[in-house]
Amino acid sequence: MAFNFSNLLEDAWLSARALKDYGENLFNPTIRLGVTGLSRAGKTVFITALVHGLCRGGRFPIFESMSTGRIATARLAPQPDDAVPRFAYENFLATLIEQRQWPSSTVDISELRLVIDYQRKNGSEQTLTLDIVDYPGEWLLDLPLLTKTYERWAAESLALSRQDPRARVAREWHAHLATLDPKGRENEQETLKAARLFTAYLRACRDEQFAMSLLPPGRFLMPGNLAGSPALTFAPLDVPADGTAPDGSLWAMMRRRFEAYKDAVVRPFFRDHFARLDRQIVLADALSAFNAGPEALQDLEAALTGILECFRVGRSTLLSSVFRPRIDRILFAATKADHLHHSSHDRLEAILRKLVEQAMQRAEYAGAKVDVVAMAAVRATREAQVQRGRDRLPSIVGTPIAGEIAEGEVFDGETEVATFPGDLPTNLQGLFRGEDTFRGLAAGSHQEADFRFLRFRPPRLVSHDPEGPALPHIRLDRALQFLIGDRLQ
Ligand SMILES: Nc1nc2c(ncn2[C@@H]2O[C@H](COP(=O)(O)OP(=O)(O)O)[C@@H](O)[C@H]2O)c(=O)[nH]1
Ligand SMILES: [Mg+2]
Repeated sequence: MAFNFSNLLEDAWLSARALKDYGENLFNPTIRLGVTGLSRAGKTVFITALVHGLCRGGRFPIFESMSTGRIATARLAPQPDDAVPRFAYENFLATLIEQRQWPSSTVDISELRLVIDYQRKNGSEQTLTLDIVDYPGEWLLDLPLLTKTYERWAAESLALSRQDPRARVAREWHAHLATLDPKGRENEQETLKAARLFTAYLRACRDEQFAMSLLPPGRFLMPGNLAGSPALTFAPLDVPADGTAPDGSLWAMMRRRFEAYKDAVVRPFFRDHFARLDRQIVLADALSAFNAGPEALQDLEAALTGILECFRVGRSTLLSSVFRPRIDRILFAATKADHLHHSSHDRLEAILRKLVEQAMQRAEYAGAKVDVVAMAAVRATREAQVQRGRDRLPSIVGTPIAGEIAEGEVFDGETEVATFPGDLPTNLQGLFRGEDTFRGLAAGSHQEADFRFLRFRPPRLVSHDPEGPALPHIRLDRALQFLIGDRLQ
């Protein structure tokens, strides 16, 4: 990043804010917990379950401060940042519990403040404020753009889009690209069309069938409140990496907007939100990636590497000292483990651990403390043994969402079924190379190898407790213990 006066002013302003945050923290201990992950990874469900569990008192044996009764109350409080949307906790909870439906998708940053009154181990009363910040993981993957020129980004994006399986869904965009003359006059309509086709390509890559993870620029799929603005209306052109764009050309226009994207979108996010986080959980739908095959898994690993780059401390080339997060703990979590029998939970965790370790090596990562967990924030299934011929098979039981199909049967959203989740393979390298496939999550059918696993409705809850039912989960308490347990001693 070039040194200039406006950077200097920004640095001074940021230092002042950091000092203010620090001062407030002295009198009123606060943790800013970032919750991120790619779209559909499970952020909304995770935060809803976590807040419900803290406020209502969940079954959290491993979350020590709660299981030993030291937490007196946890309650919601007005959030600190006026310009950030509030996480719509009450709506999400009602959807989950009363309608037994998953909350609808969110595309923007949001925030929620929780105040926890607890007793310290030495007996004194204390308060911890927990600010939870939900933001799309796609935005983190934009960090490397800050040091890239338009030309380099375009060349890299094009090269990636020419590899399978991406190439298959890039055809329409590539066909349009071939009609464009980068040195011709700038043209808003062609630019709009290029941006639209490029976005459609990114969206198709993310599709369940491919489950690709590495899709910058992040706002193209997760525009937040910027949808349709010029800073989001550009696309790669086939231009030389070291060329210069003629004035007034299509190329110059794309380049200008790419720069606007970096200045108006990427930098403010890292400065105003990312740099202020203390703890971070990164959710990943690893099961979908396994299901989609080796390319998706390699892509997920590349995305994890990209995310870890953001958390590296002292890397002045990418993050100036004030952009740097002060994060000291990062948890990588494989979500939706309730699609597996518990005998596979440890294996899922082991696979994620290997993926993260590979990513840590690749990012030459040294920084915050890192851990991994396989979990389900809301457990939609229970376990049973089912007789099949002479075998008793470990199976999971749940209510498939209306419209889900398995073995020719269309589910009505009310009927429960038992399914046999496949065993997770133990050999990660095999998975990566596509030798060891994992397509076993389909409902007992091994012929229809390609289809994704069944989606279940949230669980039916019955409780006579006046506070209402607790939500069942898998290892949510372990996640909490790692993320905030040490601050509740
Ligand atoms: N079975 C199960 N499904 C989950 C869980 N968490 C998320 N999901 C599924 O994943 C989808 C996306 O979750 P959501 O929290 O909206 O993801 P976000 O885009 O990261 O906020 C949901 O609609 C559910 O279908 C979980 O703990 N168990
Ligand atoms: Mg969400």
